[in-house]
Amino acid sequence: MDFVRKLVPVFLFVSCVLLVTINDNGVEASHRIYSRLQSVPAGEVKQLHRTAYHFQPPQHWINDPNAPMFFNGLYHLFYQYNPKGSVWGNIVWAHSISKDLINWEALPHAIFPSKPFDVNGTWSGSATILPGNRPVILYTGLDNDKRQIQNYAVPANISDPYLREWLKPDDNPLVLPSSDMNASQFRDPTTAWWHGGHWRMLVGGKRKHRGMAWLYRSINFNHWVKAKHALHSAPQTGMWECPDFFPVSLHGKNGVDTSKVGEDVKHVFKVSLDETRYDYYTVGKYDHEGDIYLPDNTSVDGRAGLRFDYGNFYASKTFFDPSKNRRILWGWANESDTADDDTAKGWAGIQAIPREVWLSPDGKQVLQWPVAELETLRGQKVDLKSIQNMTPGKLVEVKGITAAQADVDVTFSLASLEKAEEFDPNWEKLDAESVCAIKRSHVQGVVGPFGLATLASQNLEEFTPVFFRVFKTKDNKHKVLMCSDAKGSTLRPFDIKQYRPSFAGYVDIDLAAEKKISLRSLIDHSVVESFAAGGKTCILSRVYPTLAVNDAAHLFVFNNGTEPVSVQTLSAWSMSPPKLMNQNLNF
Ligand SMILES: *[C@@H]1O[C@H](CO)[C@@H](O)[C@H](O)[C@H]1NC(C)=O
Ligand SMILES: *[C@@H]1O[C@H](CO)[C@@H](O)[C@H](O)[C@H]1NC(C)=O
Ligand SMILES: *[C@@H]1O[C@H](CO)[C@@H](O)[C@H](O)[C@H]1NC(C)=O
Ligand SMILES: *[C@@H]1O[C@H](CO)[C@@H](O)[C@H](O)[C@H]1NC(C)=O
Ligand SMILES: *[C@@H]1O[C@H](CO)[C@@H](O)[C@H](O)[C@H]1NC(C)=O
Ligand SMILES: *[C@H]1O[C@@H](CO)[C@H](O)[C@@H](O)[C@@H]1NC(C)=O
Repeated sequence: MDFVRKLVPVFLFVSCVLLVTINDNGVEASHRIYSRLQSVPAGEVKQLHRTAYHFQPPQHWINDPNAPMFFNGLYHLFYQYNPKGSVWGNIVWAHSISKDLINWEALPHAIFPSKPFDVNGTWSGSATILPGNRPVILYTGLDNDKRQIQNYAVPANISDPYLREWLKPDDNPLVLPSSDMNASQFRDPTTAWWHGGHWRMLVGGKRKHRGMAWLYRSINFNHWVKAKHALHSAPQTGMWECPDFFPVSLHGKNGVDTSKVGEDVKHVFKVSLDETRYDYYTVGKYDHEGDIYLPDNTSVDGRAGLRFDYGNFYASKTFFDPSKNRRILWGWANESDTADDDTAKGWAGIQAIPREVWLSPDGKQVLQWPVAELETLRGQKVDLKSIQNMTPGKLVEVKGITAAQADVDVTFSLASLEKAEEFDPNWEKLDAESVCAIKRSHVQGVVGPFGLATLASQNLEEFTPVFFRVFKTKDNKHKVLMCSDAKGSTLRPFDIKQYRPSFAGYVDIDLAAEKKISLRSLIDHSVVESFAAGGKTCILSRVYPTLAVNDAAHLFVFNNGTEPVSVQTLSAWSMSPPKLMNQNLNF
């Protein structure tokens, strides 16, 4: 077939979902299973802690973003959804569309179990737009034997501007697990890319304890053949969910089509590690003739590697937006409360704000920034004129905005790093999160901790600090730790099994030279989503304040280090909710 003469942007979505055990409180490949709650519909949906401007359906459980794409003037977002309850289970592909990535309209479910090749599950996948402007979705189905197999779906009516209905042709499945694979470890097909006469796509998997990105090729998108070599794999990483593989331009912020290869791009390879439940990526080189991906020697492969986000952020997926020449990243942020809490409140899970992603000028990592459209929700604005030399213990309130629903952008400047605390060599063995758990915001330091106290009660009985602390290492370099600490975010007793991690990551910035660092936080009732140094390090925390809710929430800037820190600029906005957030969804 001559499908292939001309490439049009292709988007794939894949989401990852896993399941494994059954019975009460089992784990299905990735999700804890609460059989007794799976089909308990929401009663009255509790508004407390619901987000105002993050993507959410009106009720029930959501997880992975699936098959994001831009098609004929509309953004599509599909997502894993439980129509019957607020814990994982009964998964279908829900579907929403948007003109601006901010306002969303719900459509009927696009994909749900109905055929022998997906009767036991319709899990994550991706979209590809074939030549001739024909979208196709690849997704993981679970057949009668619960084997994970890769299927496709196409719009029932390509003239329907909303692509409401999707067909799953009877020549499915496209790809079965091969005999040397575990059929329970084979899922989440990527967006396909095209060059040299073949389509390619990846499916996540595992061999022994090695994470695998199985590579498949096709000349016509229908008949797929497994390549001899995986595109990439890494030892001791466990099951690879939701692989994502995309080119980034060497120059500037513009995104490029998923099929782009050649000298002016590098590639990014991302996997969601089922064992840690975080998204890791490397920057590297795609040898498109050998069909092998090799991470650069500046990118650590595996669990010690870079993450898109050091907080609640998983099963992410990018797509190329040809209307604005950018690549956009969607990621799922799960709840941090308990399954019983979720059932009681009638909802669980949000999508993070879509982020533009591009290669940082040094080529060592990606930068991420909320899509510009988010700024249309900015309302009342407050500017704090520069605050010189905040002394230790200094706390300044940012007044005049709705602090529970805000966008804050602050730049701190530092006079000197001379006296920065020593980085304890024993911490080299720890991850950033463990260091943050030792050096929390109330532990006085030298250069830092300084940052924002978000979702704070008036007298700081509870708050979620997002802050930096600067250390000096043995070789006289500096390490900049960024923390988003949920430990003190709520007055609920600790015996309630809420997840309150001191999320943290390092920021790759030469602070001695730059002398300043920026922090942007999107605060939305139960979310604090933060971007340091222009998007080098990002952390999303889910928190459930008891006092600092709605109008009783406050926002402060603080310094708890002995070296003075100045606020160079600070702008904060009250955020309006979008006009449309899936309110028309009624299942
Ligand atoms: C798979 O689906 C069939 C048909 O709906 C059902 O009878 C069977 O119990 C399912 N298997 C599992 C393991 O859920
Ligand atoms: C396909 O969609 C178009 C545009 O909405 C509509 O006019 C047409 O009737 C649809 N065709 C079918 C077969 O439903
Ligand atoms: C196959 O994978 C499943 C899910 O990870 C696991 O429970 C099972 O033990 C594996 N089977 C074999 C034979 O390794
Ligand atoms: C890393 O690779 C670059 C070329 O891509 C090379 O110049 C450099 O020497 C390598 N560094 C190490 C530590 O291997
Ligand atoms: C700063 O440190 C003091 C003393 O430990 C503590 O009471 C206060 O909560 C800290 N401020 C922040 C924002 O963590
Ligand atoms: C989100 O919830 C917390 C608390 O239950 C778990 O510890 C995380 O593993 C989970 N994250 C994902 C991606 O499932």
